[in-house]
Amino acid sequence: MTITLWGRLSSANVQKVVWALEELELPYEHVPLGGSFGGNSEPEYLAMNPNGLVPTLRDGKLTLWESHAIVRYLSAEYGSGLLFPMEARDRAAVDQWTDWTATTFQPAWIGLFWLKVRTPEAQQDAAAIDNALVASLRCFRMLEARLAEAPYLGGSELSYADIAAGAALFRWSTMEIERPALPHVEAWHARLNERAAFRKAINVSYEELVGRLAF
Ligand SMILES: N[C@@H](CCC(=O)N[C@@H](CS)C(=O)NCC(=O)O)C(=O)O
Repeated sequence: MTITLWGRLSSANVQKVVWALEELELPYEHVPLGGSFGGNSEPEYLAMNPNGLVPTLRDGKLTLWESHAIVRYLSAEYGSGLLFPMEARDRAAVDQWTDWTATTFQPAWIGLFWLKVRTPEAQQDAAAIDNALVASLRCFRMLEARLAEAPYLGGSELSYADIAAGAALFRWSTMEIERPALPHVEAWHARLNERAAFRKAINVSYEELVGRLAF
């Protein structure tokens, strides 16, 4: 069965799916879409993804959008325990950190990225950047405390929660901001960086997004 992924590789949400596909060593076809590629307002795309954003994944007869739903599906369908704890009790923490990433962590760090990187320098609002940095740091301190207890967000093994949250790390560590030392987050980042799937999916230049609020 062919897996197809639609979405530009400079999108953090697409990057999570690439990381999961590469981690699970699944063959897939990639169709660049969104951003300067356009295509996400076309009726054929909206028929697959009425939300009009990237990523979208098709696996046989299944079409799926929302990066965390996709990553969770791939892990459950193809992980055989890898990325996806089989016991509900073990999976609970994985879902907790994944949902927290969707509702709290990613809005914070992406908000900062938009204000600091995507907004042209002349239009940047220093107070708004400071507030977004405070919100992001609150989240990074939560990660720091969790990663002081366990090497990965779900516990002892890599899971889809690390994919959801870890997608932030390249941008967080390269944005021109003042970062406090967070040794457990840095050790987690270094552990993830040892993985070829992480490096291929996440360590992707965001040059095309600098100073660019719209395509
Ligand atoms: N909650 C969605 C968010 C998707 C999203 O915001 N995608 C952005 C890129 S990161 C997008 O499609 N932007 C329009 C574009 O790239 O043209 C998910 O996790 O999949």
